[in-house]
Amino acid sequence: MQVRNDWTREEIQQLYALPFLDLLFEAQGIHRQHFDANTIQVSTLLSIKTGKCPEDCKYCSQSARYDSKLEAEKRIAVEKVIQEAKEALASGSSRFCMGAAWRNPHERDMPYVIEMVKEVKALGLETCMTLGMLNESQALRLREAGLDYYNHNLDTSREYYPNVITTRSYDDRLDTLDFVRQAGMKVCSGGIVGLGENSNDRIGLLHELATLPIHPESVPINMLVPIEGTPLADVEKLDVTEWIRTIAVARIIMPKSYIRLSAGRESLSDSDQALAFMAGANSLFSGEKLLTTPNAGEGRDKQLFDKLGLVAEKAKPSILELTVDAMAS
Ligand code: SAM
Ligand code: DTB
Ligand code: SF4
Repeated sequence: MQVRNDWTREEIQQLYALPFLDLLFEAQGIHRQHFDANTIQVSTLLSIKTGKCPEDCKYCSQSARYDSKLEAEKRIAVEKVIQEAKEALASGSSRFCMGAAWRNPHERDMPYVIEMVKEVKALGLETCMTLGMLNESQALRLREAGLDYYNHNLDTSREYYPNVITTRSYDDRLDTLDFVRQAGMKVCSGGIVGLGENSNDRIGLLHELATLPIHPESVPINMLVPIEGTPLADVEKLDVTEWIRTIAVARIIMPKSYIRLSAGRESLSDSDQALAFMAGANSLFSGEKLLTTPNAGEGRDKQLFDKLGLVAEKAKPSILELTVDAMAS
């Protein structure tokens, strides 16, 4: 099947409305045309600056506007980041994603994040950052430092978005994605389900992502982790089949992208996760923690992988390591 960027909202709506098992069957068929069905890409997250964020994202533990009881932490030392990255590599992760609770990085933050990218990359890990909005020059400098991926989510449909965030616009987000793409980095962009949106909003989000000029290489589909003290703390829990439908449709309309089972995985049973893999999810976050909330944890994931016969995608060795290997042989 050819990769298409001209999906209509109606086509996506029709896919979303398919009987659940038909949808999963179609998604799994497409998945197998493009990926090894039993290999999962594993990323590890680290918060490099936590809390006191000026933005008002109504789901977030890190916004300074809500009383979420989160302990804020200033920029952590680069050495600490490298230590965490080494542990992630040893535990089987192929990508290390560093996140900061910023509206955007300030100029004074650029040398700090650039040094971090260079050092994490030299370990042989793929690098990813999520630092808020970027301007053109920041995107170029991150690319020059060796950043592979930039994560910036659209979060929800354009129509539902103002109910969730008012301090930056949908078009601001699209501009950042454009700068990331133009700078030559890979794009990681997806959203959250369970914000109180309806299925048309999930379809709207999928439509925005699948009609970008180039599909994001990585599409995280988060399920809201309700945070006490935030405006969405008590929103009604979304049925898990809606999350799985969102993943399956993403797989069909963005057939070559990695679809990531992201935040909210901790609350899923092993069989729900198996359904999500069946729907075409082929990437996840490992480790005890996401950015500020608990995650499934390595022990549970190892059991899950063993039970389902899944293997983690190998980290691609850095040029440095390849050169050393070549010289040694
Ligand atoms: N501050 C940066 C930004 O927002 O661009 C980067 C970090 S932010 C935590 C990255 C993404 O995590 C958000 O866009 C959202 O999709 C997801 N996220 C944050 N809090 C969440 C929650 N409580 N439940 C599920 N997903 C969440
Ligand atoms: C994404 O889409 N999900 C990750 C990553 N990108 C940065 C973050 C999830 C955060 C979940 C809430 C928390 O731990 O604070
Ligand atoms: Fe800040 Fe990012 Fe949280 Fe929004 S999602 S409040 S920008 S840390």
